[in-house]
Amino acid sequence: MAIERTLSIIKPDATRRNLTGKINAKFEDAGLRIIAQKRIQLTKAQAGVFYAVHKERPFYDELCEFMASEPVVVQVLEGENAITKNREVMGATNPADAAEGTIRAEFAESVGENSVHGSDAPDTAKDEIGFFFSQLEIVG
Ligand code: DAT
Ligand code: MG
Repeated sequence: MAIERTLSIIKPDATRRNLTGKINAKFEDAGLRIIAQKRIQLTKAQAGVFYAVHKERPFYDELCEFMASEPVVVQVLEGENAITKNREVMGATNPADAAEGTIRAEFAESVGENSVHGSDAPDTAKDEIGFFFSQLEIVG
């Protein structure tokens, strides 16, 4: 199995409820290492660039507004099959469909305010890590 890196975001609904530590424990319990982490305040424009792939979707404006509504914690997670493993730990996009024990099943408030983001493939992981972090900030 390959050691991978993936970009994770703890979203505003979770930072607002002080859930950063509980969510990080889920990653660490699954064998993912947090090798970079910072708390930032996105502007709506920055959120729009990050989520540009969704710009034609009806929820895009609401999504960008939400991501800029409170601070987020951006992270690089490293581990075996980190991209897929993180998606498993996160659970399905809609918390109503998320498996028991996943972050979204336990913490997410709705499909829009679903506590975490995780990259979905190796190419997007690379781009998304580069969007938030320089090489100097990532200590594997
Ligand atoms: P994921 O975050 O699981 O990769 P996605 O890439 O399809 O899901 O969508 C990105 C985010 O957009 C998602 O985390 C929350 C929001 N979103 C997706 N579908 C939505 C919907 N039907 N209504 C409102 N927000 C939605
Ligand atoms: Mg996605």
